[in-house]
Amino acid sequence: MTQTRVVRTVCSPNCSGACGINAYVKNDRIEKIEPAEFPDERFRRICLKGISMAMQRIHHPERLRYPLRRVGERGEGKWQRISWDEAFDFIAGELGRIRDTHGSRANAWTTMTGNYGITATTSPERMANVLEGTWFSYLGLMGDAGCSMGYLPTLGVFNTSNEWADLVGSKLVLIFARNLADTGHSEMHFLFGAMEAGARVVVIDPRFSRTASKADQWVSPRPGTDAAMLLGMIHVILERDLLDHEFVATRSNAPFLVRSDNQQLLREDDLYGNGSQQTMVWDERASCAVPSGSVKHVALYAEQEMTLADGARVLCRTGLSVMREAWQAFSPAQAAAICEIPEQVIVQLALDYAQQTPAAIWLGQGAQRYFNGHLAFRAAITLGALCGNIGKRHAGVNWSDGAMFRLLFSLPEEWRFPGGKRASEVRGTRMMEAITQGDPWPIKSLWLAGYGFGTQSPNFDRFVKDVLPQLDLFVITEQMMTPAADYADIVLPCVSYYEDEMDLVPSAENHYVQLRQRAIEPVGESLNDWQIFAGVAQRMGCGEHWSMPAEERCRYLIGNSSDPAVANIDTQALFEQGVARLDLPDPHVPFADGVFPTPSGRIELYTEQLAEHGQAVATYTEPFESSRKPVAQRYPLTLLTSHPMHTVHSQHTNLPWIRELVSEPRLEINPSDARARGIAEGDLVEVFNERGTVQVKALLSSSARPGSINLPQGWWPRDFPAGHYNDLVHVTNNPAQDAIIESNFAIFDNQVELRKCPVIASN
Ligand SMILES: Nc1nc2c(c(=O)[nH]1)N[C@H]1C(S)=C(S)[C@@H](COP(=O)(O)OP(=O)(O)OC[C@H]3O[C@@H](n4cnc5c(=O)[nH]c(N)nc54)[C@H](O)[C@@H]3O)O[C@H]1N2
Ligand SMILES: Nc1nc2c(c(=O)[nH]1)N[C@H]1C(S)=C(S)[C@@H](COP(=O)(O)OP(=O)(O)OC[C@H]3O[C@@H](n4cnc5c(=O)[nH]c(N)nc54)[C@H](O)[C@@H]3O)O[C@H]1N2
Ligand SMILES: [Mo]
Repeated sequence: MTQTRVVRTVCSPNCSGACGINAYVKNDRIEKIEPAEFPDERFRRICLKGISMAMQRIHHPERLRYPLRRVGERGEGKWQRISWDEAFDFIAGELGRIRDTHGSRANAWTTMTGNYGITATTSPERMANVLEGTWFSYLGLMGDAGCSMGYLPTLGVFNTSNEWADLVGSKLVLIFARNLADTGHSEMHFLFGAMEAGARVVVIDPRFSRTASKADQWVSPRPGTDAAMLLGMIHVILERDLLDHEFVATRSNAPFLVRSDNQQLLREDDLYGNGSQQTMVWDERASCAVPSGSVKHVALYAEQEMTLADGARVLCRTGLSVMREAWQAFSPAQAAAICEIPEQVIVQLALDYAQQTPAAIWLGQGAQRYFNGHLAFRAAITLGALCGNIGKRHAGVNWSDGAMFRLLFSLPEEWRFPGGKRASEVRGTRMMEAITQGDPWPIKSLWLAGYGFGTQSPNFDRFVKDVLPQLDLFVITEQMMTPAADYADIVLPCVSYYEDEMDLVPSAENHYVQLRQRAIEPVGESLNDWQIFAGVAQRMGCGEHWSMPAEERCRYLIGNSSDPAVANIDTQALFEQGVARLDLPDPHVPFADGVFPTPSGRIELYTEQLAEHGQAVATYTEPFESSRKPVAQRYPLTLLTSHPMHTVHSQHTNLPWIRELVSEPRLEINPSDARARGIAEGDLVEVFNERGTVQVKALLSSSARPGSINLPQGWWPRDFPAGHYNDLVHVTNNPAQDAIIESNFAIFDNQVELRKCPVIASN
């Protein structure tokens, strides 16, 4: 009998909570897991998903154990077990042949969020770079880029938030589109703590989510209309002059003068032809334009015709004057009509937010899953800035911060681009057309790692039908025989978190980095992504880039990070106790110094670069498809697919303990919408539009907003009698978003109809 060993490691899927885990191991099997000691007790936790994953996924019957090569037709399910040598030789041979025939960019890679170890999650892009292939960017394809596209132009960062613990002390918490109780339930106690300390919590969500059920107030806007609601609130704040004048004048670019002829900021050079690109403000005392930052008495509102150096007379206004005019269209009454909520709710929330300080806004991903969904974030940041609620304790306009982003955004150059080699990037949301049309260049192989492509990506049915036939080689590295792996030419088995070599796992919910350590030997012949890419790279003459051992990689990633908060962490604590905090004050309040990493160093409420897209200032546009678009005549219902409580995407869906709780997918539909279609509880219904169908049982629930239905995501195609919800979605190019980062997969921006499935008589 061997002794039980305890290994401190980390659970690492994309709930991104990164729970520290003590794994009790005996005879190379995990007997049980429990929360590991953590420097901040408030993050010492575990959940049913994590327990199920450790106990039921590692040795699951569908776990892949050997490299497999397709012997039948694609998707036919006929496989031959091969050795790693055969797999590496075959893939290297094919990649080399494709490169020699079509150029190195004809080999493409992408990933998603399967494993938040830093080595694991960055290896696919690294491989694309090393082989100078095509890299399909994945933030837009993920459907999470909308949030960042609100932050980047305004605050100069991809994401930011005060720490969760900082919620305690807020007087008012407005939660837009985050279902924390389901998608961050390990953080939910911070919200309860804030409520016990006196915070009033308002949840804004079309659905009566589990989080809404715990709030003091629930507001249910029509899907995709948050930006209008926020502009309605801003309207009230401007009208009643409740804004923080000092903050707006000194910390934002709202007082900068804007030329009305070209919507660009007025520069000193425009006035004097002196070459100075200095932006200008209006000096209230001297009644003249002066360089920003040079005077105290800055006008927030001003409108003045000015003579430019070339003699032209141009009307110039402060950014805030431009905004006030643009937002005339969003009076509370108009906003209420757009959002289909009472006008008084908007007025009262605006007054509360401006007056019950400190007030915090917490944003979730739900609101950005619409065409122009980034505008909800933009409007929220604008509201926060106008009220001076940014860079302060118990306040902020918060969405996701933490060590994960710090590490990913500060990777050493040589790590990402070994030897200076670089892939050519194509937007992941263009993957289908890029491959089918050979635009911008021919792509003949695709290798996916860490991506539940058959359940999580848009229009996988179309991929199989139209795109796959264009590919000479389709490789998947996976743990399970997933719906996408079913269609691969080669399936490579990869380790689970508990079998992996050492890796760094940072969290998106706190500022700690942890060490993931191997608890058990790899199941079957599985390897990790690094080892797998190394095997192919060696055969293609670039193995030297994949030779660093695991612990050295972890030390290298920290020591060479371009972010001092990462580079200066206590590595002794990390390697001895398995966890260390970034070198940041506790609590860390972003922008407490009033400096913002934007070109002006201020919050940029006016963005001249987006003027050509009609988005120089925060605004609202109707979703691409909505109940008010012509498409609604045929497809009146908006289809939401919120994130599920009991699984992280597709990863836990098949586990027996999870199935005991959620045995099958259910479509949430308001009883009024059901009645109108003759649908009763439990009926099998067909949800459809021109793009596809899915059959699913109905769950009549008044939590669904009339006019919208919700099917929590993460289910596999085999969980439905026919179709899949991601067959009904579309990915539409958005030039404004492409100007910021990239078009976002607007997952909830889809209109559908549904009908009861005919009952097939059995005999
Ligand atoms: N258990 C679990 N946790 C997870 C995940 C998981 O799969 N399972 N996934 C992780 C990942 S990758 C992400 S991106 C996050 C996502 O987690 P969240 O940020 O919570 O995002 P969603 O579940 O997409 O949507 C949240 C809420 O937004 C609402 N909503 C939909 N449309 C609108 C709208 O127009 N306005 C407003 N105000 N609300 C709207 C939905 O009804 C839903 O209740 O969760 C993470 N955490
Ligand atoms: N309809 C709809 N679709 C959505 C969403 C939605 O709300 N609605 N949400 C979107 C969002 S926000 C996100 S973030 C994405 C998430 O999409 P994914 O990141 O694709 O989600 P997962 O189901 O976690 O799939 C990850 C896969 O990686 C595998 N894996 C785990 N560890 C490793 C590893 O170390 N190596 C390799 N090679 N594989 C590994 C797992 O077995 C799993 O199959 O889904 C998006 N899709
Ligand atoms: Mo996500």
